[in-house]
Amino acid sequence: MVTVKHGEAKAESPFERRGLSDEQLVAMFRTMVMQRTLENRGFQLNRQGKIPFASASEGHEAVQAGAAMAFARGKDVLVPYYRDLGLALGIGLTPYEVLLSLFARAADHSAGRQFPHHYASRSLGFHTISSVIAAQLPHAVGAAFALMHGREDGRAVLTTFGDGATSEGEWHESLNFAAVHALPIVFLCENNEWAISTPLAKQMGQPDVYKRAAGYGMPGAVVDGMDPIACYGGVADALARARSGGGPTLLEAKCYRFLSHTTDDDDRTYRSREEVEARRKEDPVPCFERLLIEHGVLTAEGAEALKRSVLEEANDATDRAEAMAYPLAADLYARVYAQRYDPWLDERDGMNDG
Ligand SMILES: Cc1ncc(C[n+]2csc(CCOP(=O)(O)OP(=O)(O)O)c2C)c(N)n1
Ligand SMILES: [Mg+2]
Repeated sequence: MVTVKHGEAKAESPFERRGLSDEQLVAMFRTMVMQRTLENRGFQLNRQGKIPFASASEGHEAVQAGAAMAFARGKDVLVPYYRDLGLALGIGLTPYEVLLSLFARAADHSAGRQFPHHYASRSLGFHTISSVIAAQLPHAVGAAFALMHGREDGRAVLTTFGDGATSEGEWHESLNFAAVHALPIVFLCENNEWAISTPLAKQMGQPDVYKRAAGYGMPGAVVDGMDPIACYGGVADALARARSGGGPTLLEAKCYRFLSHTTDDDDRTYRSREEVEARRKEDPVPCFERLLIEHGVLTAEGAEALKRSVLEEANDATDRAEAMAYPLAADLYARVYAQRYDPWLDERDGMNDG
């Protein structure tokens, strides 16, 4: 753990902290720094030829750190999408587990066979997902339906998606079903204004995603996706409503994607450097750091110590994950179904006849 304060701390001054303690605010900041560090690590490893692919979530740190802080570990269920590195870290996935996913090693929760950044953790209540846009939403709604019918009061599902996902049929079907059945679920849109190379204006006539909530008969709300405290507040309110039987919410966090879509994309082909540079002023990581220092929650030295410890942890996780073995071909079907399933053996035993 990092020492929160040392050196000359400024006197604490009041600011809107939504009930979050100093420790929680620093934990959110650490998650944001770790997200950025591991995301850059993914790009480095890809360019070194060590991993095939990584996605980019720079600009999404505030929404994800805020949402993770609102998520009740051990109670709520997370059904994320591929850009949720910070959300994964924030609810308890370790950097080592993230690296195992990127390196596709056998020790990964999905035995190294899922797409990179498609994590899973049964103990954290964290579903694995498909890369097919919006395919996670019917799964999330199904999980919420199961919670409701199992009378598991006080639990809710948090599901996330991008602006582009709102154009998919599953998105509409999922919101409608959740509203009809008043399911305990929060739909969190991470609106970064781009769907790979498709800008928001080519995606939707109404740029405020949250306004569509009215059409389904559920509350809609919008938060500044560059402000982790506002994101925490929005998600906490919506999850509290869902857990107490108040039904679903459509919450929109307006953020921005600073990098290319993934390591396979080159955003210089469809947007100007000037546009991206102008948006850097809103970068949530340095902005939050300034806020915490300004209000005496963290000292400048404390922030530097935190960054050093994050880098050390990321380096250690990288080395340890890289040293692990790849999955064996013989284990192709291990950890695919709840029970061991081996089609080759079944065929020999005549079990595939039917
Ligand atoms: C059904 C489907 N269509 C197209 C794709 C290719 N694809 C992958 S990511 C992506 C963009 C999605 O944009 P958005 O929902 O805004 O999320 P973001 O990546 O911006 O976070 C597309 C079109 C896909 N994976 N699935
Ligand atoms: Mg998008």
